This record gives sequence, C-alpha cells and structure tokens, in this order.
Amino acid sequence: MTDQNEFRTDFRVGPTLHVGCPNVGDRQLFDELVGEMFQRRWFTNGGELVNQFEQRLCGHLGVKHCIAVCNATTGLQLACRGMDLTGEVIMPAFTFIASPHAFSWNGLTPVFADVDLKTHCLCPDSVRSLVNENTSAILGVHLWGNSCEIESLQAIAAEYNLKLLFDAAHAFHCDHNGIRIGNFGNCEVFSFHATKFFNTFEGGAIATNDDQLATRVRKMQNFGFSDNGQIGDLGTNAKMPEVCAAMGLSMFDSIGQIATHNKSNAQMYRSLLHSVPGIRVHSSNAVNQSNWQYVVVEIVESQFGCSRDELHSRLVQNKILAKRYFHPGCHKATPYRKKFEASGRQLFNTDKLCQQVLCLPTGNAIGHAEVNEVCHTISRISRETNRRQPSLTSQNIQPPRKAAG
Ligand code: T4K
Repeated sequence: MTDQNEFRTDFRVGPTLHVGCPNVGDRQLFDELVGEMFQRRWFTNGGELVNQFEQRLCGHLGVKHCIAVCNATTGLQLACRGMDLTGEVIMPAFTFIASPHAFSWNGLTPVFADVDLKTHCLCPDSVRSLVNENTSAILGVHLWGNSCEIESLQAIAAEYNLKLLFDAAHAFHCDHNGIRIGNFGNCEVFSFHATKFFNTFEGGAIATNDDQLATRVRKMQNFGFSDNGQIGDLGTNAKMPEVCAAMGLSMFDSIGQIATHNKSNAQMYRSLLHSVPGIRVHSSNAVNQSNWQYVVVEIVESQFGCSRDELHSRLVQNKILAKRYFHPGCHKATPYRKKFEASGRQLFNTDKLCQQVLCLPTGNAIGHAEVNEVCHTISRISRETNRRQPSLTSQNIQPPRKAAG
C-alpha cells in the first residue's frame, strides 16, 4: 500500500475548503451600485464609485489620503516611484512574492532580512545589520495582519534617513497600539484581492498622510496626467475600475461581522487543536483590532508525527486546501536565489517558518462545522503518523458528518 493510499479516507462530503474563499458583503447593494453604474455608463477613470470608495477608506482608516488602485502589487510599484527609491530596499523574505517583485520590477534590489519568530514580521536587528550606503528604504510587511515593530523600524529609518513603507496587504482593519494600519511610515499599501479579508475582486489602495506623495501617486496611477491634462510625470495605468469599487462599497457594512466570524473560527481552531501535539496556532498581536484573516499554524514534526509538507498533502487529499504560505521563502525563489546565496547570509527564522507554517481555511464561507472537520482530520493524521504517541484525547473534536445516504 502506498503512503498516499494508506491515509486516503476521503470522508469529506462537502465542497473543497479553501484558505482564500472570498468573503461576500451586501450582494443587494452591489447589484444596485452596478445597476447605477450601467445607467451612468461610466466604468472607470475617476468615476463616482471609486471616489466614494476612497472617501470610505479614508474614514475607515482615519488617514488623509487613499488612492484606490488595480491591485497591491501595482500599488507597491507606484509607491517606489512616488518616493524615488534607488538601490537597495530591505524587506522580509517571509512574504508573498509580490513584495520583492514590485521593487525588482522597478530596478531596485530587494535585500532580505530575517523575521521575528513571534510576530513573523521583520526583525529590526536584522534590518539594522543590512543598512549600507545603497539602502534607500525599508519595507515592513504586516504579515497575517500582525503589525511590524513599527517604532523600532521608524527609529532605524530616521537614523539612516531612509524611507519606510509597509506592505499592508493582509492588514486592512487591523491596528497597532490602537491606531489603524494605514497611518504609518511614508505610506502603506493594502490588497483587496478576492482572497483578502476585504475584497474588490482585484484591487488595492495606497494610504498616506503625506500630501505630496498622495498627489504624485494619484497622477502616476493615471498615466501621469495632471488635473489640467498635462503629463507632468512618468505614469502607468493602475486605476481601479468602477465595478471593483462597487464591490468594495458593498463590503463596508459587513467588516465587523466578518472579523467577528473569523475570530470565532480562530478561537475554535485554537481550542480544538490544543490537544494535538506539535501544532501551535499563531496569535494575532493586535491590541484592539484584527481582521483574523488567516489561521496560521506551526507544525513541529518530531511531536506532531509528520512534516508540515506531509500534513499539507494529506489535507489536500481530503479536499482541505491548506496553503504553505510562504514556502520556500522569497530568498529561495529563482529570481533572487543566486544573489542571496552569494551573500553567504542565512535567514534562520525565515527558513524555520517556511518549513513549519500552514494556513488553514477560514472566512465567511467557513463555519464551525468545517473548522471541526479540519481539526478532526489534522488530529487523525497526527495519530496515524505518530504511532509512538499515546492515543490523543481530542475529546472536544466531533467526528465529521457522514455522507448522506
Ligand atoms: N503582499 C502580500 C504580503 C500579499 O500576500 C499579496 C497577495 C500581495 C502583496 C499582492 O497583492 P495583490 O497584488 O494580489 O493585490 C493568493 C492571492 O492571489 C494573492 O493576492 C495573495 N497575496 C496571496 C497570499 O494569496 P495564491 O497563489 O495563494 O492564490 P490561489 O489562486 O492559490 O488562491 C488561494 C486560495 O483561494 C485557493 O485555495 C483558491 C481560493 N480562491 C481563490 C480565488 C481567487 C477562491 O476560492 N476563490 C477565488 O476567487 O495567492
């Protein structure tokens, strides 16, 4: 019997469970807004819905300027240009590949720093050790909605006269010491991709309290056009279309509900997985507010019974599409690997997390029944692969529902 078949119980009868199944807000409002959009026959280029959406974003984040864009990757690219970055930008390797790509695309060199094992965000000491005369900026990534050590990064940026920006793709509706993410550094960039807590199908926004940067980036996202129609700057097409803004506007009233739902899922995961050895549910560090978008677990193979990768493939066999974010780490991705290896440096924490972390399904398409099924499956895999462990209690975990008929 092959290793795969041995564990192939396939008890799940429901649909495949995804980590990134989109949250849906007020469908009726969305339909109304899209209906009005068709009546106006105004689909993009500074339309009414994008204007409204940007105002709602500013209000929600308590920030002066929000420039809606077509996605966060392009938003990061605009931020680089808007700040005239040059040379090297220090950033984590434990992030989605979009973070370094946005900078490389602009001819900049990502320099990978290590992360903190507790927050999974940039380690300030590692950042400090990498600053040199070619460094122009630091990019913090608020991974999983956890805020970076913002004050320490600010201090380094101030000391060496560097720009500081944040990839806040995961951190919409999250706070840092009671202040909404969106207000820190020179600017912060959100993603509203379909898989995110708050989505506009595809989309993103650059949030900043810097008037000049906001004006510049706003022009750049529309080919560099000024209000008078002159081309005052280099630009691109990074505009958010009206239909995406309609989706965003239809999400606002559901934000609290989705965050509460996510939190409840996260708490259930935590309590059900508590009795399974070698698996730890990562915590949010938000003091007042988090979006609880990701349920992140760390697997210690020696205690759990099998590796994270084996657990992942067994979950996938059971139609639970957990994600190995962000394996193997950006420093090991082909465009960056050779340069990183040549540096002779090591990212011990990053490498550890890349081997151990798994994201589990949540969001408003996932309820307690599904969480229970995922936990039951994980518990069973641990038992089956860890023969030396005494039988796991996992008393709280109910067996999954049986197939109808
Ligand atoms: N910075 C960070 C730290 C990021 O995480 C990201 C994006 C960015 C920057 C760039 O933001 P954008 O330029 O995208 O605005 C997904 C997303 O595509 C990506 O946006 C996101 N991070 C990343 C963390 O997740 P994949 O490669 O995992 O996508 P995929 O297609 O495997 O989908 C994930 C799961 O969601 C699958 O199980 C399928 C499910 N899914 C997906 C979509 C699109 C659905 O059920 N429905 C859907 O509509 O990257």
